[in-house]
Amino acid sequence: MLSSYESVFVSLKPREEKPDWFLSRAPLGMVPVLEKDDVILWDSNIINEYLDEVYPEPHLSSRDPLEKAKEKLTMTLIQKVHVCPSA
Ligand SMILES: N[C@@H](CCC(=O)N[C@@H](CS)C(=O)NCC(=O)O)C(=O)O
Repeated sequence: MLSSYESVFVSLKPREEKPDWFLSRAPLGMVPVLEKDDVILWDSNIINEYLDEVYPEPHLSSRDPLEKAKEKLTMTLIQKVHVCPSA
């Protein structure tokens, strides 16, 4: 179980208006970003996989490889078509 965390909301302004503290953590200038023990993760799929391994219950993704692959395809479709077509 996740013990404690802090959420920081970032305005998705043009890159030149984003604060330095954010750009120093997000090389592409995009959310989401996860910071833990001085390590920065900045891709939602990688963050999801990390959280799923570190906090396995309740799990985010299926334990069945084919189901997991289908979930990843759905995530890719959502990211590329529905949420962030430019990503
Ligand atoms: N492949 C990246 C895409 C991230 C992404 O596209 N984030 C968008 C919000 S959904 C963003 O930060 N847009 C702000 C910008 O492009 O300036 C991921 O999955 O983390």
